[in-house]
Amino acid sequence: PFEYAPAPESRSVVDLASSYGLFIDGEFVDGTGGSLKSINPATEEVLAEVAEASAADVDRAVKAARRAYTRVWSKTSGKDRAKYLFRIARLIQERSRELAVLESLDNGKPIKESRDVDIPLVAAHFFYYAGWADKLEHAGFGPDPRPLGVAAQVIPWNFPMLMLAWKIAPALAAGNTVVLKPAETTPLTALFFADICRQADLPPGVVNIITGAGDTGRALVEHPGVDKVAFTGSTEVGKAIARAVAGTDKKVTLELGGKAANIVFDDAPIDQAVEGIVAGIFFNQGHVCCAGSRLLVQENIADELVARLKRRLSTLRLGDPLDKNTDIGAINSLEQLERIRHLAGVGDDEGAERWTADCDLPAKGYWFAPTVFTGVSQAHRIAREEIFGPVLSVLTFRTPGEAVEKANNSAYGLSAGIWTEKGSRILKVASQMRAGVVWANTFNRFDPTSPFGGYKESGYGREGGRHGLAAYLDVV
Ligand code: TXE
Repeated sequence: PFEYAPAPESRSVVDLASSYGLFIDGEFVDGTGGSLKSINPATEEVLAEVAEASAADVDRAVKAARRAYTRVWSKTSGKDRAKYLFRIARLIQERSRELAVLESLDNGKPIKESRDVDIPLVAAHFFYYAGWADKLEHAGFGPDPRPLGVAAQVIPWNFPMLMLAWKIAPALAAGNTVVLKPAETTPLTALFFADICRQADLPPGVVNIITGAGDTGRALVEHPGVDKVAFTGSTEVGKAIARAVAGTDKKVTLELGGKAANIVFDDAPIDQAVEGIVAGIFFNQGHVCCAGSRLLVQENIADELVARLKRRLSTLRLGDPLDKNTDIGAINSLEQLERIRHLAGVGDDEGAERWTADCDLPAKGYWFAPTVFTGVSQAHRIAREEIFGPVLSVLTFRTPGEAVEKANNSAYGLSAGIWTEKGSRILKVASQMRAGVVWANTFNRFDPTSPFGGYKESGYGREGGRHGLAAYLDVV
């Protein structure tokens, strides 16, 4: 069973609560709108109060980004842009402990994930794109690729710092300036990053961070002074953004939801596959757009695989995100917890069989125990809709053709996983997959050199790798 050890008194974060302004033109300034509270989802304590940027604040930030673009950044050589990016990358490494703790406090994710996965990847992205800044003519986009100008970047709460890195590092390397809005429930590491920009002596206005909710995001992407919109979030908001910018000359990339199939063939190394399934859907509480939320298992091994999976899930520890032994942290917000509860309830109503890992959920905070639904058919909503929580839907197949058909039978197409000993099968099945990323005998592995992005309702455009530069250059 899971054990939950409440954090000792000394670790209380309530006394950290203070208020933060907006980072515009190289300074923290007061907003002219209201304010938002950032809550620790593991304790429900208020971590900090942040400004909710008004339309006037958004205008100020976009104008600062434009001035910085025209006067400074567009005239800064690639070599010098690289210097700033390398400096930022090193500062992220130096301050990685603080960043990891802050990320876990604000988001609810286990510290071992923020410390060992999120923050190292953030630094890796800045190092990687720093390397491109003075080599853009070799990126394959023509002899003199030009930046787009001012980028409006709106990001979600599941990987607050990593999504910031995916957006800001390539934008700056390519010569753009940015206004970034973090999600309303996880604004703190973005504000910490603003401090890192100051420490790195980045020219004022090159990076602006404005906090706020959907209205702030809308005002930002619709601002006429913006040349490029990069969004990661729900498919619903992504579609609204696409409609809002239609008819303008803004370039748009959208990274939206997913319902990835993780396909296990009967010759797969079964224990390795179990680990991959766990990493696929229970990493980051399942708050992952490319999560392997649909397990497609070959019928003749389904019972054994599911039994082993349940045994493995019973050893995971749920609780205090700051405890180094914690495997499953808190759900990021009450709203998200309610969404997960609702969709799991739909699974019950539709006749799927629910299994829940045996654990005591802490009295305070937002928690959802690892859950597996078996007896799921393709018609079920839990097989089609993104739950964005620690909930796995198990479906079976008999032949590789059926596996491919079921995997592709989705409105989404962000990622997929294949587990088999046969190399030829990996190549064949991967080539038939309508998904932006296909992992073989692994899952949820990320690297700054690899492009990431979706098919169908998972959005368009690629982030990461050389392709990620194209999104910030006038090349298409
Ligand atoms: O997303 P929103 P929410 C999915 C996941 C989740 C669901 C809802 O299924 O359960 O979406 O999450 C900003 N114009 N994903 O409500 O609203 C908002 O302030 C401009 C998958 O949190 O899309 C935040 O900064 N911006 C996803 C960001 O958009 C707007 C990650 C994302 O919030 C806006 C997150 C508007 N009109 C959720 N409205 C993934 N692909 O990883 C809101 N925002």
